[in-house]
Amino acid sequence: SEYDLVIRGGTVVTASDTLRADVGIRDGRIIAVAEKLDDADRIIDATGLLVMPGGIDSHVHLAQPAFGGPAMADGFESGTRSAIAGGNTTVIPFALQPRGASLRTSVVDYHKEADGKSYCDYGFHLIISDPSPSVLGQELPALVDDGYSSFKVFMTYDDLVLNDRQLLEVFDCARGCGALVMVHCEGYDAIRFMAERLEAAGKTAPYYHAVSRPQSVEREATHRAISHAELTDVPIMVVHVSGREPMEQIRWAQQKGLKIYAETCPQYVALTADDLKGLNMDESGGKYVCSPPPRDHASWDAIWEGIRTGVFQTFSSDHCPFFYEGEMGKLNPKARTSFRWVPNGIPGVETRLQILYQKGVVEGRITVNEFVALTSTNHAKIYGLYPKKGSIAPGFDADIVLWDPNRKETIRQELMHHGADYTPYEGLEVTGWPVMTVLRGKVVMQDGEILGEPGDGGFLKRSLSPYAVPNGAPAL
Ligand code: DUC
Ligand code: ZN
Ligand code: ZN
Ligand code: ZN
Repeated sequence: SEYDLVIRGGTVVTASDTLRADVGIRDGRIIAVAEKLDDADRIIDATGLLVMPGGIDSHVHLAQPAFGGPAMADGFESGTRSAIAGGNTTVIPFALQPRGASLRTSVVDYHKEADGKSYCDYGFHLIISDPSPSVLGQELPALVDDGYSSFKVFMTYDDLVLNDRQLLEVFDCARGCGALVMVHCEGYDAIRFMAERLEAAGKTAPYYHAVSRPQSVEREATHRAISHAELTDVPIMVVHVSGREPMEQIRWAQQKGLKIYAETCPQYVALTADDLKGLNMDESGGKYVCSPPPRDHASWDAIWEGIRTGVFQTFSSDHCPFFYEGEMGKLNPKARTSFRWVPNGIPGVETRLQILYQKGVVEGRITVNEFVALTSTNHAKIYGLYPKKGSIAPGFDADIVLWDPNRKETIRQELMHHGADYTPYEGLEVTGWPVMTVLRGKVVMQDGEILGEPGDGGFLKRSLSPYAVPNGAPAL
């Protein structure tokens, strides 16, 4: 036959168009989008469904080391299984360099965790915790050439924080090798000061995690990162933006003409700091501990304003799963002594699309085309995967999610395929659900059933991001 697979009768949605069309696939790639296609080995009836590019989640954490704290609830096998169940076909997790370690060795270690175990395609961002001269001078440029074309740096956490000088050195290195830098913007000293003061006052419940890092702390760090990016003339991506204060810093910089990009996440439009109170300030608030913390309803509105007006390019999960129960859980004995020891992060790779579809498309805040841009296309463009991933057109990988726009569902743990023992979105009612995931022409999920296998997914060597090109001030 001409096609291995034809997806027939659906509504194809891309970041720019919505059209009634069939999709013809051969050898794992889309080779035709047309009104009517025949001559296929297999035909999938997509009548009544949206046919969209598979989700690309450019911010997930899988198999990261514990630093003495609890281990993550997902490695590559369960994490990518959860990803495809949620309509995703590509994830970009992080390869973390522990201080004192070689970055290259760290990358090799992550490949051992991922290769042959992944249900979807994957790349890696590099977390730089130790920007020594050999890392900046030799290791990073070589790794960028090998397809690891983005870094993440942190402005907080004992094991990861970089000082201003180090941030500037990493930014300058990125400028030199054309990499895009993602920045975790929360100020270390302010958080430490607040956390110690709260603890001294006996305020140790999970809720005080949110109190210890208010929006002003995120705003200050966001401004500082932007200023350093301006000084070094290098574009940056501010990740997991939680509310109006940091959003306005980013908008201000964008309006000045700086190339500052921004990401937000489901937790900043679906959870609030009150969730961290649990039941009467009990430990169940730990289920919602992540950083930056969820804010309030006014912040949800600010995030939507930023999404609608183009401040945000990507909507990622920041999937960073920990167990709730047990010795390895958020309630482990040390974590019960203070919010400071509750691991930061929540699962979400499987529920990202549904939450944005419900709160964005169903509730009338964004179009379905903007939905595709925010969940797939922009991730591909920004992180060097375009035009291989991120759209439905001849030449692209046949990475597709079939979406039932009328299916009503209540998000709950029993539906999840992740390793964690809870979902922070338990009870959230949504309309719109992924009913089939196709990875390079192979049906890997149908009606919640996993049909793919570990090893279906492969490593993606990513190109340089066109978004990382400097504004052009002459290098010093
Ligand atoms: N930053 C993340 O990106 N994810 C989880 C925790 C954190 O601090
Ligand atoms: Zn054939
Ligand atoms: Zn972060
Ligand atoms: Zn993260």
